[in-house]
Amino acid sequence: MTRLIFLGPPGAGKGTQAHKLAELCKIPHISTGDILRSNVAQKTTLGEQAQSYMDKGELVPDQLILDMVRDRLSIPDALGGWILDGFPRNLPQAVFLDALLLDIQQVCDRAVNLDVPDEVLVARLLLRFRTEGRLDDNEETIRRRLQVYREQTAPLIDYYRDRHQLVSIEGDRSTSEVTEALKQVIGI
Ligand code: B4P
Repeated sequence: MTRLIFLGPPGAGKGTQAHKLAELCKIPHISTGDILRSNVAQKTTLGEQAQSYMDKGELVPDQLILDMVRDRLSIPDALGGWILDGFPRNLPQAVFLDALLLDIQQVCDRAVNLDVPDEVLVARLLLRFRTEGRLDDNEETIRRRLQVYREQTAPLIDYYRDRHQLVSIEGDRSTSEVTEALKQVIGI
């Protein structure tokens, strides 16, 4: 059974790699960013509350995220494993996840950190803006997302390292090379 957390800055390849691995392992790829974007597209109350934060590159408030994750992990397809992509993103979310997993008697195997230099991240996201038009992929918002990552998410690297769950992967390589490295980590 595979249960993984994907850490890493915006543009590091979390979504890209989580999608591929989830397909290979036949487990759900749970991306909080994708769930939020789908709520924004469908104009739900959650989407309306989240959109202004996402547009500015800020984290969406925890109270909107935590129920969303609890609900998603309670869907039966998640009983056989999962990849959490983009969650947790700050210390309170990590503490919440620990308590939730204890409650549902599950254990996360590894927290995977994808390491990529800032200039490569910015270039990838600007390219995605040109190809996909994602509104938070403009340069000003990308810089803010990187700052938020450094302040709020990067401390989770030490959090999972201290618990011997962290694996760091060099992400500044082709997508298939990164996938191969990840497959080795989880032994498939
Ligand atoms: P996310 O959807 O998580 O967006 P992201 O960090 O940019 O990562 P993403 O997965 O999309 O991109 P990837 O690195 O795969 O979050 C968006 C927003 O939602 C956040 O800013 C926040 O507001 C909110 N949010 C989400 N989760 C939250 C939470 N838990 N708490 C609070 N708020 C939350 O790929 C980027 C690009 O690089 C792609 O175009 C890809 O094709 C390319 N790429 C990937 N790997 C590559 C490689 N090896 N070589 C070349 N290009 C590569």
